[in-house]
This record gives sequence, structure tokens and C-alpha cells, in this order.
Amino acid sequence: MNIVLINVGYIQPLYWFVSPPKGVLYLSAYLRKEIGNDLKIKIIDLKTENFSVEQLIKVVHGIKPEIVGLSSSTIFAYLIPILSLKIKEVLPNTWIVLGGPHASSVRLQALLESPNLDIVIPGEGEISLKNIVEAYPNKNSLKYISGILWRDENDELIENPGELQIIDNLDTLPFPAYDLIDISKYWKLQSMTPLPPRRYISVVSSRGCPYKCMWCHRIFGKCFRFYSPERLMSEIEWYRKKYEVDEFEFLDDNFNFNRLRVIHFAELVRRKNLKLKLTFPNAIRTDLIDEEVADALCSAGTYMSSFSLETASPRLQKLTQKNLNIPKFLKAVEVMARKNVYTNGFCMMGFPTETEEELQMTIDTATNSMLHTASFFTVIPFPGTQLFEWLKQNKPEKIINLNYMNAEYGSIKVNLTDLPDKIFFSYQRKANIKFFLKPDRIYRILRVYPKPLHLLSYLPIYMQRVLKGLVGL
Ligand code: B12
Repeated sequence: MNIVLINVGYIQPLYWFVSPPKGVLYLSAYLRKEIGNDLKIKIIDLKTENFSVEQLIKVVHGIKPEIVGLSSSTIFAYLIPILSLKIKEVLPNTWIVLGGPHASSVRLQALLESPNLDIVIPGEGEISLKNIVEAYPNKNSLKYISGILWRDENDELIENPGELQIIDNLDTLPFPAYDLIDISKYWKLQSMTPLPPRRYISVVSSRGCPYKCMWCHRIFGKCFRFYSPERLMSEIEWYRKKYEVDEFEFLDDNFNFNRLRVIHFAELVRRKNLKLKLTFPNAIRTDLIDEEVADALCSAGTYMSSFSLETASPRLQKLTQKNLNIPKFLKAVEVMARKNVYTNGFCMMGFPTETEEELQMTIDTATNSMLHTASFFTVIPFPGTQLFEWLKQNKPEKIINLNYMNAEYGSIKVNLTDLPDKIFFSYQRKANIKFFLKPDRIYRILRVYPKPLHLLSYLPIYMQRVLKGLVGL
């Protein structure tokens, strides 16, 4: 049997961050392990291949797969109806399965948006996709796979009862199938870590997060499941040997939720005397970092990490259920910065009911912190989040005309506050200007940033943010 898994999306002119498509890499490895060599899997990452729809269909048609899997976030979901239509036109018996963030966000809606889509898997995909592969070509037997959504032979949309089956023990997962992509293509592109292109592998060592931040999607649920330190170490050693890399980028939901795991992992790195370079552009819950965890992270090789403040307003921390301990956040950033870790901050501006004082509070707190760089994102309500539901109930006018197409940072104008647009957006300008023009910050960035000249490549993004603020809406 042939399967094609497509990572949907394109690199955008002002947002060129690309990450190896770990969703389809995990799925492929699992299918290979469970089903064996009868299965031939082809991964197509549209972001690196940059195929037009016609080129893509030609490649897929040439393979004649029984199943095509599409992996998409909501911002590229506009491509799903056209891709599934064109695939069905040339391969009417092929099942088209959608998974990934968009599927998890909109669930049944995805089948309504794309009349040629057969199946939606709203969450962790390994076990359900394996069950689907085993069910092919008997559509009726899909009714036995719990938690999936599908279209039957009569065009009826069906939501199977029960939860998706998930992997309880992540140590049992095979290593992601990096051999099915050309990893060197990603080494020439900007990864999620704001550093120059380099040889690296990106690692997801845990799934799920018990926190309840209202803007977040919980693709992997609230239960924190994780690789044991030994498993994490063996995966890293495998990559070092196979790809000759010593740099690893972590993209967990919450890498340090279990502090003992971090400490034990660092101990293994020390015992094996590995010289690793670790970055955490996404994976850290900052107020859980104490001195010992900071030491562990740094001794294991951490030299860059993002720290998510989101908002400095205690009221909004509570309302949004992030419940970050702000003094602990600031302390942890300081500890890491003093250890020469390049610290990048994430802030969110524009929560419903957010006031000017609260916006200013976030700007001041970030500016006066030891963060080297920071992004001041606009709050975007994605379907399927608690934030989206809150708006549906309380301020439906704010979401009525939202168009997520290409809604990466900076290119979507959403103002969920009660402030006039002009005032709200002026705070983002203020944030960038105040934060980045602080003289000691520029000095500190240049001192710690591994390749200062590379910073010039961020100028277009930075100028875009500032200019947007300057000219208002
Ligand atoms: C790495 C990352 C990025 C990278 C790369 C994203 C990419 N599309 O390649 C970059 C930096 C580009 C990025 C940017 C953004 N991101 Co982002 N990002 C992530 C992050 C942290 C990790 C993704 C990952 O590798 N996960 C690990 C793999 C194993 O999981 P997975 O891909 O979800 O795959 C599993 C299941 O989803 C499913 N599955 C996946 N694909 C398929 C396909 C089939 C056929 C099946 C059956 C199943 C299936 O099975 C897989 C294994 O269990 C996630 C958070 C998270 N925890 O996932 C957010 C996340 C994906 N990002 C998110 C957002 C909002 C964004 C931005 C829009 C933010 C912004 N405002 O600018 C931008 C723009 C996105 C873009 N251009 O695509 C949201 C997506 C929400 C949505 N509904 O689309 C997430 C979920 C964060 C969150 N918790 O809310 N992001």
C-alpha cells in the first residue's frame, strides 16, 4: 500500500520560520513500525518543496496512493478544499485524511469546509491513522475507530463516539522518520530558534500540558506524557551518529514540567560527556525554573531559550488562566541571562477587556527585564480554544469576520480589547520601540547573540512591526 503525507503550507515573505514536519515524521515512523514493509510512505513538505497545487497533484497522481494524509494549521486551511478536490479528481478511490492543528481546532467543520475530505483525526494521530490504514478500503469499518470524524458512502458526516486512542508511554514510540525527508534543506532555512541557519534536529520529548491557557490548543491533551531521560538521550545519540549534529531544538509543550526529568537528563549528558547545544524556542514554562533546573538546563548545553510572559497584568494572568507567577518569571529570566543564555520573550497584547494600563504594564515589565529580545504578538483567537468560545458568548462581533489565511505574526489585524484600534495598535509600536531601543539591551544582544551580523536579516520583520505601528491601521 502507498501513503502520501503532505505538510500543508508555504513560506511567507515576512515570516520565514520553518520547522521539520514532526507530525508526519512521527506518524510515518509509527506506521512503519506497526504495519511493516508492505507500506510505502512518501512525505511531501510543501514548505520546502514549494510545489504549486498542479505540481503537487502530478506528484501524488504518479504515486497513486490509497491514502493521502494532510497536516495543516488553521492559517493554511484555505488550501485543504482545493487540494482534496484536485486529489479526488485524479484518484477517486483514495481516502483523504486531515490531521494536525486545524483538524483538532474545527473537528466536524473541516468535513463541511472540504466536501472531498473523507476523514478527520482531531488530535494525536498515530494509533488512529494506523487503524485507518488497516481499515482501507472498507469504509464502513471506520465506525469502529473511536473519536474520529468521517464521511460515509452516502455523504453522511459521522462523529464516532469515544476519545481518540493515544500513546500512554511515549518511550514506546519509534524515532521520528527523519530519513524520509532531506533534513539538509531545513539547515539552510530559518528554524523556530531566532538564530542563523545551522545543522540541528528538532526534538519533541513530551506531549501535553496541564495548564489551561485560554488561547492554547490542546492537541495532546492536559495530561503530561514524556520520554524518560534515558529515551531522550538515546534519541539524541542516534541523531548525533546518523546526522552528525550536536545541536537540538526542543518544541515540547512544556519541557520542564517535571523538574526531576530535566535534572536527570542533564546528569546523563554530563556522564556521557556530550557537548550538546540546546535551544528552547518554545518549550519552557518559565516560573517552574529554579536555580537547580537552570543549572541543569545550562550544563546540558542550553544557550538560547524563549520565555513566555504573555501579559504582566495579574488580572489577565488569572482571566486567561495562564496563572504565571510574574516575580518567579523575572527571576528565572535573570538567572538564565546571567548564565549567558540568549533570552527571548513572548508577550501577547490585546486580550478581551485589556486596558491601556495593562498594555503599558506588559511593555514596562518586558523592557525592564533581562530578556534580550521579545515579540509582542497580537492575541489571535483560533477556533477550538476557550478564548474563541469566550468571544462567541461575549463579543461575537470580534470574531465574525476573522480570516486566518496567512495570519502569521503581524499580518492579521485583530483588536479584541474595548480600546479604539488606533490606541490599541499604537501600544505595539510603543512596545517594540521602547523594548529594543533601550541602550543596554542593544549592547547585551550584541554581546550574547552568536552571530550579530545575522541580526540584519530580522530588520524587515522589525521594520514591518514598527512601520505598522507608525502608520496605525
Ligand atoms: C513548531 C511550531 C511552529 C513552527 C512550525 C509550524 C509548522 N506548521 O510547521 C512555526 C514557528 C513556523 C510556527 C508558527 C506558528 N504557529 Co505554531 N507551533 C509549533 C508547535 C510549538 C510545535 C509543532 C510540533 O512540531 N508539534 C509536534 C508534532 C509531533 O505534533 P503535530 O504536528 O501536532 O502532530 C500530531 C497531531 O497533530 C497529528 N497530526 C499532525 N498532522 C497530521 C496529519 C494526519 C494525516 C493525521 C492523521 C494526524 C496528524 O498527529 C501528530 C502526532 O501525534 C505547536 C504546538 C504543539 N504542541 O504542537 C504550535 C502550533 C502548531 N502553532 C500554532 C500557531 C497559532 C502558530 C502561528 C499561527 C502563531 C502566530 N500567530 O504567528 C504561526 C504560524 C504558523 C505557520 N506558518 O504554519 C498553533 C496552531 C493552531 C491552529 N489551529 O492552527 C499551535 C498548535 C500552538 C498552540 N498550542 O496553540 N509554529
